[in-house]
Amino acid sequence: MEVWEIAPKVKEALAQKQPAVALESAFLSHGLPRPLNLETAAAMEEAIQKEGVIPATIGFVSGKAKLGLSNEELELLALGQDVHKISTRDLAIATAQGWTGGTTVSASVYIAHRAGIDILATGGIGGIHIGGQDVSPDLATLAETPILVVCSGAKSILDLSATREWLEAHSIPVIGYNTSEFPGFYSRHIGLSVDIGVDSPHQVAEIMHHHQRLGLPSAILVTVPVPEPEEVPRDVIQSAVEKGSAEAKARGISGPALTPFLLARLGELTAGATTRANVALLKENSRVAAQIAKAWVEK
Ligand code: PSU
Ligand code: MN
Repeated sequence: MEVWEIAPKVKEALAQKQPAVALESAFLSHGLPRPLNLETAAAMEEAIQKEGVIPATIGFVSGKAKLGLSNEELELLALGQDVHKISTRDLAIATAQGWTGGTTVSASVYIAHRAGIDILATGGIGGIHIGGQDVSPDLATLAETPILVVCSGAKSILDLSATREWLEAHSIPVIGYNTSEFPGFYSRHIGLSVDIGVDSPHQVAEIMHHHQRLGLPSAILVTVPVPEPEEVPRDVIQSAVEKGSAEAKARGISGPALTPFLLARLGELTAGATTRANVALLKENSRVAAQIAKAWVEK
């Protein structure tokens, strides 16, 4: 029995070296409110298909890792009961216990790379939480998995300068897409920098080509700023994050539950502005990832 269940369309794309983009699914199971989560997952796949590229959303169904979830499976992860948030450390547990769940960037990157997909899109990676004790396993997985991840930086609920430093310290190249700044998820400008700014998918593919040739072990991050109309200014986010973090502390919310709690609370505190920004950047990152995937297969 195969370890990963790859949908026929995705299998065919990989065999024929057609462009494909993997999507994680924790944003779907734990990042966005229902039913917007399901609509967004469908819109992301559509954005990829519109570029002539095959989407492969990764997730867990009844203890099996799947690449290329069906509409029914997407619905199950988006709207079902007892849906787990599955990170790399949970993969064996989830398999043994027959879990159904959304896979984080960490778990999705692990699976995508081993199944032969080179590009993954997400909203924002996990990172170092404020206070420094809670560190997302996304970071460790990115340091040791040669894959390209398209994102809008790390989520705004985090200590973004510490997260940026970590990426630098662990030799993960950070490329700004149409920007020379490291974007702050809901906000376009947070005063941090990237290693290089590029303005075409071909430039990204060129860097990726050399990354591979040189045998470098890490992921490459391509950071795309949130579309301008949906941006939420940094100061608005900062005060909402402070409030949400204090509430989480008072209610004893920590560990894997912290990120979903803060994302939901920020949505409430900003009257939906952060949720709209999150949806916009997820779609935009999917579109950019698809364009990079096309340039990559030409390499
Ligand atoms: N991007 C989003 N929304 C999300 C996430 C990413 O726009 O909910 C998810 C990703 O799956 C990421 C996870 O891996 O949040 C990080 O969770 P933690 O901080 O517990 O590792
Ligand atoms: Mn954590």
